[in-house]
Amino acid sequence: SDTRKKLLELFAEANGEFLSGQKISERLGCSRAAVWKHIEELRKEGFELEAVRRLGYRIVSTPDKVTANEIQLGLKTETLGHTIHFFEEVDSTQRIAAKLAYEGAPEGTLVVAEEQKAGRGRLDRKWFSPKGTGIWMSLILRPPIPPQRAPQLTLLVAVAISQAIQEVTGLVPDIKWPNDILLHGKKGVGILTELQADPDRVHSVIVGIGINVNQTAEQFPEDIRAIATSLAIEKGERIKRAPLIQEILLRIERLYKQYLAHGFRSIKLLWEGYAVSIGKPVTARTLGGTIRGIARGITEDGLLILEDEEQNTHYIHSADIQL
Ligand code: BTX
Repeated sequence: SDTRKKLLELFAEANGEFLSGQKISERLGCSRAAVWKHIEELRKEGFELEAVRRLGYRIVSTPDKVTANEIQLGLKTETLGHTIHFFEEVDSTQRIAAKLAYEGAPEGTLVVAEEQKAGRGRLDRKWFSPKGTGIWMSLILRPPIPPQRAPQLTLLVAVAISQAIQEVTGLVPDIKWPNDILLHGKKGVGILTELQADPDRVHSVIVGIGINVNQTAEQFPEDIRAIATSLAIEKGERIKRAPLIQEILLRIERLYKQYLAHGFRSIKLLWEGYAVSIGKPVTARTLGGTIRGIARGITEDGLLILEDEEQNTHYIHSADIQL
């Protein structure tokens, strides 16, 4: 509302200093009781306000939002995130991005939501995406590559997110092939890449990114509490989401340009720098069955190389890996 906007302007002018209830009510032309109601509204939206008798009110911190404004203010990319579709609540950002891509949305289009009611993982698994505590977003890319090379993009994005998390929080993530990013052994990030393609050409890649940012351990459902974590849990403090999204977009853009110009080779090296499973015994559950062996690395295409007990080499396209 207009009053709300004026109130925020007043606080902006006050620049962190106290504003008396009297002064606010004069400037807004409303009663002290109405001022109090507006303050309560702001609190509900995530503003932290301090109230002190005789001094009045002071803004301690602004809310951690992921609206288009919030993400684009200070964004340093050339194309990624220049078009943003923000939603308070969606079924899945992945479904919306796929529809936009199909309708011709340009490369770099981003769909972001505060909450997903039907967030998806791989193989139709659920991705828990509660309101306001995580990053739930889908990015549209249009790489001029054949579909077989698309798995490389999942690895590229995993590297970019790991770099961004390291830059913003100081935490050093591990990547578990193909798409899990772990923090101290627990899953903090999920990546889901989906394609719209002909047999010989990709039309679009929808990169779904889910990051647990500010959840506490108790906020995870019981069935994943033992395996899941958030950046805030690992770091011991809350983290603002919009700057992290900006850093992720910037890192994806840099690696993506490098990838399109020089191929997967240099990305592969970066990926191996973060990988936890290489050289270790793992169990790979694929749709075709379970294979146990030593993870030897990844191929130039991004497939996992697994050597079983009989020294047979398997090239794995898609699986769940247990360390
Ligand atoms: P995934 O199949 O590797 O992981 C899904 C599994 O992870 C679930 O079965 C569950 O055990 C566990 N899990 C579910 N929710 C969480 C969570 N919040 N944190 C940690 N573990 C969890 C990973 O799939 C890919 C996830 C992509 C999510 C993004 S969010 C934006 C976009 N929209 C959408 O619907 N999906 C993507």
